[in-house]
Order: sequence, then C-alpha cells, then structure tokens
Amino acid sequence: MSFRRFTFALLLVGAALFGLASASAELPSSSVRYLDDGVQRITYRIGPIDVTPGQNRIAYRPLFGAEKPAVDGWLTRLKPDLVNEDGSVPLSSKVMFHHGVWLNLSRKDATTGSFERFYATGEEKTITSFPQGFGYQYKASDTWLLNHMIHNLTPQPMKLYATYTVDFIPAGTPAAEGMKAVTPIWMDVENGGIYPVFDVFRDSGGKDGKFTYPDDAGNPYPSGVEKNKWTVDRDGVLVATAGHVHTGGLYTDLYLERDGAKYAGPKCVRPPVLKQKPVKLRGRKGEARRKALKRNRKLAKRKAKARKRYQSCLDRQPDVEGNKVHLFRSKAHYFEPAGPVSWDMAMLGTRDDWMVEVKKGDVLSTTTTYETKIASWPESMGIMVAYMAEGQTGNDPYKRKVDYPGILIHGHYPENDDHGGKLPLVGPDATSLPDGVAYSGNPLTISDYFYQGADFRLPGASGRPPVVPKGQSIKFQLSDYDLQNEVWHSLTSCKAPCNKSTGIAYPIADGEFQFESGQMGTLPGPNKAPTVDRTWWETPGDLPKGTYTFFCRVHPLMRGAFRVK
Ligand SMILES: [Cu+2]
Repeated sequence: MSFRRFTFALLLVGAALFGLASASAELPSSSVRYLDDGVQRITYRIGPIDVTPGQNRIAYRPLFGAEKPAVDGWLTRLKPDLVNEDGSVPLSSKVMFHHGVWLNLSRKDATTGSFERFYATGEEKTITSFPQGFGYQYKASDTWLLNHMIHNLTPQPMKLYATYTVDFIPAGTPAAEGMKAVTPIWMDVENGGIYPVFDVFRDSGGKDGKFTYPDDAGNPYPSGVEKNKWTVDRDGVLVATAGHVHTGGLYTDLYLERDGAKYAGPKCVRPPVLKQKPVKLRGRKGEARRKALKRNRKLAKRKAKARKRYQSCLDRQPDVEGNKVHLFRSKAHYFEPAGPVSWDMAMLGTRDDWMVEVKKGDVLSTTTTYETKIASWPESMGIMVAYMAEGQTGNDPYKRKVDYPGILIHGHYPENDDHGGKLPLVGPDATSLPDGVAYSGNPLTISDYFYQGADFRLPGASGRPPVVPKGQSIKFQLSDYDLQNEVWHSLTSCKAPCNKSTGIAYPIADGEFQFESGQMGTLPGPNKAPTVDRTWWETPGDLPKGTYTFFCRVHPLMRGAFRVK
C-alpha cells in the first residue's frame, strides 16, 4: 500500500477519534496577544488528547474549528508545546512530544506529492520563523491534520494538549500587504516513510566518532531511490531551514547540486608580503640595528593587515566541491550536562540573510550526523524542513558563502531539568547479585512495567538475574495485556550496573556488548511503526560469560539483567 493510501486510512481513524474528543473539549482553544505591526500571536490548543499508559504511538487528529485560525492570513512563526490541562509543561522524563507534523490536506507536498507537511516539531521543540515579509499562506477553508507521536514514559495515563503559537497576519490588513508565500520543502534522509528512522550503532562511521547518514550507511536505499534528495521543481529562493535530529545527533546538512555549476566565489590570493622575511638583526649595532627593528615592525604591521584581509576573503568563500555547494549546517546545541545524550537541546536555524537562490533542475540533498563514541542511537532521524519563495532574488550560493553558522532557536527549557543518572538507585548492582533461576526455556513475560523474572528492581530472589549457559538465548515475550493496550517495550543493553535514577539522559544504549530488541509489539493494518511487528525477542546466543544489564527505551524506568555462564 502506498504511503498516501495509508495516510488516508489513518485519517479516517483520526476523524472517528475526533468525534469523541470534541465532546469533552470545553476549555477555550485559543488565546491572542497583539504584537506590533498588526501581528497577532495566537496560541491554539489541540485536545484534550488522552495519552494512555506507556504509549508511544503515532496518531492523527484533524484540526477543526477553534484549533486553527478562523480567517485567511499568513503564518510567520510557529512555536509548539505539549501541556497539561492547567497549561503547565510536563517533564520530558515523563512524557515526550516525539513528533508533531502539521499537514495541510488541501495542498500537495512539494517533495512527495502526498499531503503537504508544512510544519514539524520534535522533542527539541523547534520554533519555525520566516524573515520579515515572508509567510505561510493560510486559507481558513484548508483541512489540517496533526500527525502526533506522544510518548508516555510512565505507567500513568495523562490528559494533554498539543499547543502551537502562531504569529498570524490576517489577510486584507495593512500588515499583509506585499507578503510573500513560502512553500515547505520537506528534506529528510528517509523521506516518504511514515516513520522515517534508521539506527546508528556505537563505533560505526568514521574514526572521528561520527556517523553520517546516508553516506556511512551500508545500503541506505535498497530500492535505488535516494530518499534524501529532491529535484527543485521551480526557480525560487530558500528563505529558512532548521534541522531535526534525535538524541546523539550532532547536526544536519543541506547541499545543492547544479549541472555545470562550479565555484564562482572570490579568488583569494595569498598576499606576497606574507612571504617576506624580517631583516636579520644579528651583527647589526647602533643606528643600523634601530633601522632594522623599525623596518621589521613595519613589515609585521603590513603582514597582519594582509593576513586579515586574506582571511576575510577566505571566510567569504562558498564551500563548493565540484558542482555541489554546502548551504547550511543545522547544529544541535546541547544544554545537557552529560553531552549529546538527551533532549535538553535546541537546533540552530538559518539567519534572515540566508536567502539562497535555487533553480529548477537543481538537486537539494540532506545528510545527518550522529556521535558514535558514547552509545548507539536506535530509531534516529535526520530532517530539514526548508521553506522556499518564488519570484524573489537572493544569494547565488556558488558565488557567495551562505553556510554561516545558524542562530540558536531557543534556550534551555525547564521541563528538561530531570536528567537522571543519579541517586537514588532504582535497584542493586545486578553483576554482584547471586544467580537467579536457571532459564527453563519458557519465555519470560514483560508485564506491569517489569521484566518478570529478570528485573533487578524486584525484591529478593525474584530480582536475581536468570542464568543461561553460554551459547543459549533467553526469550522475552510481551504480555497479552501490553500487546492489546499498545504498551511496547524494548530490551536495550546499557552499561552495568545501569541502576541509577531515571531521567532524560539516563539510561542510554551504552552497554559494553550491544543488543537491541526494537519496540516489541505489533499493530493491526499495514503500518506497524514504531513496533518491530514481533512480540518477542531472544537475547543474542553469542555473548561471552557475564552479567548483562538492559533497560526499556520506551519506559526507561524498567531495568533488567541476565547472566551467561
Ligand atoms: Cu517498556
């Protein structure tokens, strides 16, 4: 089934759910603040969304009525959030807005031809804003759908609202005069998929501890379609972009290729004065020495000036290789004290003077880079939504450097303050516990947020690691209850003892011997993501003797261990 058909099927499901949700939505859905220059800053609240215990599902919700602007106009900035009923923001260690993709079903997506994805956010809560005079043109009659993936890391149900704050300029007002429309250009290393993820393994990629997708991946596109590329379908100017990565992600890059194009930037000639040597002082005395010193001082001054001029020329050179030019690197800035391991981060977006001219037939491409020294990063993403305007002039990227460092989109958010990795411990050090039961061959069940029979948080003998002979596996099985209630779990290796407090930066997939079950579970219908469409998993049979600790990536409070003897 094509992506388009499944999106449509899911839309129907979403519409059915909406029927239930609208009946209980009694609180006002929006609030407005009037900014200067005729701009209204409006916060729309989408919900309530019933978040089930432990959920990590992809769902769809049509936006009607008061959940989107009532009149035609222009969106010039969008800022997302996920809030409780009282407006407070829940801790990211409890619930995460894995993604929110705002779809306009009344328009076609520029890169896939399916429904238009015009705005997106992940846990980093990226704010999209356009340079003065540019906006996303909004028609009140357009049909919108929110694709959301809300990840409840806890066993508690929640009632939440997705919010988005827009800077809105109503059509027909003086502020709307001369506004130029932008088209979203969804660039994605796995574009077109409903869950565009790939795995990053520790120690993969380069010796520098970095892995770039797709470049460093073995066979990223088995179908032959390079999903990270898009052929520009009209002349235009790219006005803004920012990247999206998951934890472990360092940056996304955007490139342009044009047939026959080549470097046309400033030619920086190394000034000859830099080669001049100072006068030798040895043997010079008195007046001669003073003169020589003076000459040398003058030369040093001239050299410094020339060097500065030369450097400033180099700094303005576009980064071109053959016919491929680098347009922007969106870096992830981690506030997280433990480094690039949590969602306590923000991306860098383009400056307002970025303005890159592109021509019909050019090929845009994106890549993303992850760190690979600390841990593995399963289910990673690399997305760069760019926005393009037609009929404008901008910078020729082959002539002028455009890939200047970006601007940090937002500061540290307090909901990310629960880092974990501290006391109190959630359980004992399983490596020093006595042997648990010898594994019988019957699968161990995962239920009630415990790895039953292998969870070192359980008291006494029941918390001891089950033992299996070297060369054999232990099978883990999702309980029927969890399967039916879409509570999916993983077994992900983490560095022993893996018993520190749970938070956004702990645990991570940093086990000495790496293993990863994926999200055990399945779904009816053609789309199984994010599950691996399997309700069980077996530990690797090739592990050396030892005690292995693991956790659940979906519910990191869950910790377990087993022993190979
Ligand atoms: Cu779990």
